[in-house]
Amino acid sequence: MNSLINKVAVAIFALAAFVPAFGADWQATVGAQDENKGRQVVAFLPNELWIHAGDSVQWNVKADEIHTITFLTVGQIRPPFAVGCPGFSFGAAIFDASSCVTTPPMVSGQSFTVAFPSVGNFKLVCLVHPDMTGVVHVLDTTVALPHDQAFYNKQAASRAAELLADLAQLQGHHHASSANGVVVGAGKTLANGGGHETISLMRFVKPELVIHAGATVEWTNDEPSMPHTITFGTEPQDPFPPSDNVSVDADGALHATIASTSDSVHSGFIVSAPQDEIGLPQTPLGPTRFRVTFTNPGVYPYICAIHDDLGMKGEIIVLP
Ligand SMILES: [Cu+2]
Repeated sequence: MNSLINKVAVAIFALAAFVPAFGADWQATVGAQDENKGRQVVAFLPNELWIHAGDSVQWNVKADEIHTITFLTVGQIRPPFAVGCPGFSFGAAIFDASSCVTTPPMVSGQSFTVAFPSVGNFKLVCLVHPDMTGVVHVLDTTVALPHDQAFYNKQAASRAAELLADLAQLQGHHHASSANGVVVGAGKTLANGGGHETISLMRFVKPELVIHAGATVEWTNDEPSMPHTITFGTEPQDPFPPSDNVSVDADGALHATIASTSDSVHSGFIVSAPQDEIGLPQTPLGPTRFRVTFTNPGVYPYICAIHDDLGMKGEIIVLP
């Protein structure tokens, strides 16, 4: 009996000697939200990790706003999130900086694990949100790591709570500048040593508005980089461009007229242009305002075609 145990032990020891040591498995989270999903933390939590070569990190998505977990190669042109690297990894991948790794857009409950076999400092991005970045520092196994998993858990939880509270306060300070104005979203982008974090209110700040026939409602997106749409009637296949019945006012705002509750009007993406970067062509102005003139009485429900799943809906009540 003893000799059998010894033989098994020797066999296990021999096997172990030839299998490379498994690294540590780290845990991190992606996004956070309040219970009704209107307040979204668009960030990696934490967004900076120090690990050893051979370790892996599992990212767990905690929000219903979509996010990707993406490592591009240095100098790679940022692809659309629907295209990916091109292509996607599912469940797990290895990133050693030689080729791109990305998930498809993911929501709450999904997770993704990346193993890092080689040392380096790797930028972590979300292909959906430009102001959501992080970094993974992969150090040689002989170097001591500054933090343990308990530190990161605490940091992620406290940062999520802090940012959600920050957004709740911000929400209370956004008011339209005119009676017939609707503020679309509220948010801000913050930064720390790991990268950028964004908080975003996925709501029309005055979701119900009563006007008289002939009046024009103006929606304004107050967010730094989060697009929204104002969509009446049939939702288009492609949410990016405005519908054909939308024109451009002299000041660049988009404008449509709705005559009947059966009319379909879609603003396309309403969002300010990304910041210019030295060495790159200047980006054109983005449409930040959308106007609709209502010619007839009725009740006109509308949605943000991107964030209606998070509850981003409104209604214009037009009196005679
Ligand atoms: Cu939206």
